[in-house]
Amino acid sequence: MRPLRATDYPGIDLSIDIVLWGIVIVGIFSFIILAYGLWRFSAKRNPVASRTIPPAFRRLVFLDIAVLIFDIVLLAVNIYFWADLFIENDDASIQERAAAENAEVVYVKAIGRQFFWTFLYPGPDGQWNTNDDIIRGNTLVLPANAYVAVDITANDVLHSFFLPNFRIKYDAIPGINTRVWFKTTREGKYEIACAELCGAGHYKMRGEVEVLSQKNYQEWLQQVSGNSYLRYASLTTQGESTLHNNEQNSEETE
Ligand SMILES: [Cu+2]
Repeated sequence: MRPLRATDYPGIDLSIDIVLWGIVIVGIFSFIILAYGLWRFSAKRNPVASRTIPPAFRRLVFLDIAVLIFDIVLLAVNIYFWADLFIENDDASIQERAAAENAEVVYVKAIGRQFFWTFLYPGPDGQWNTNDDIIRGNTLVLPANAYVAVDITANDVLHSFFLPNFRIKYDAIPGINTRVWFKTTREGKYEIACAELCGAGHYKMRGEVEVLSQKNYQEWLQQVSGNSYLRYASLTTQGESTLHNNEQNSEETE
């Protein structure tokens, strides 16, 4: 059973289905060939050992080629869906998708640490490094029906940002800033797990995505932005500076 899908991007589910059923078909063929071999070449049927390969078995090379073509098709299908998520993941592409559906885009930074997640928001003004920036621990609050662009990094060791309900899983790597996006559809609470063995406390490195209605989200935003107990600017740890540097670099090259 797959976890409840809380996003409307069907690509990952479809590619899992294709791989799963593909493997079932390949598996059935393999067992048929195996069973045929057991029957055809049993000691009872072949009292004298043959020193040559029967022609029927030479033709099986075509089966190998068929499997190879099937693998290439699987790869192509997966690349097609993953390209949406991991290549066309820049601000402009995400904004374009959101605009087509009249949806909001929420920008978040996610930082993995032993053993918790930190989430940063630009706050109601939408600008980073201003006084209304928001920092939260372990709970990622989002509005429903919004596109969410998450920049992921880690502060110490490798972690993996895993949102099973949103079909997102991506490594959080110290010194590297990776972007993933997804769309929220339904309100509710969903699990965030760390999917990379990151130390003794790995098992308890879990958080929660809380998807609120648009109205409740706006209220939450106003509420927390006014009294964020830690200011973004006061953070000097490595994870945040990585995100800053990446931003500055991309601004310089533009
Ligand atoms: Cu972790």
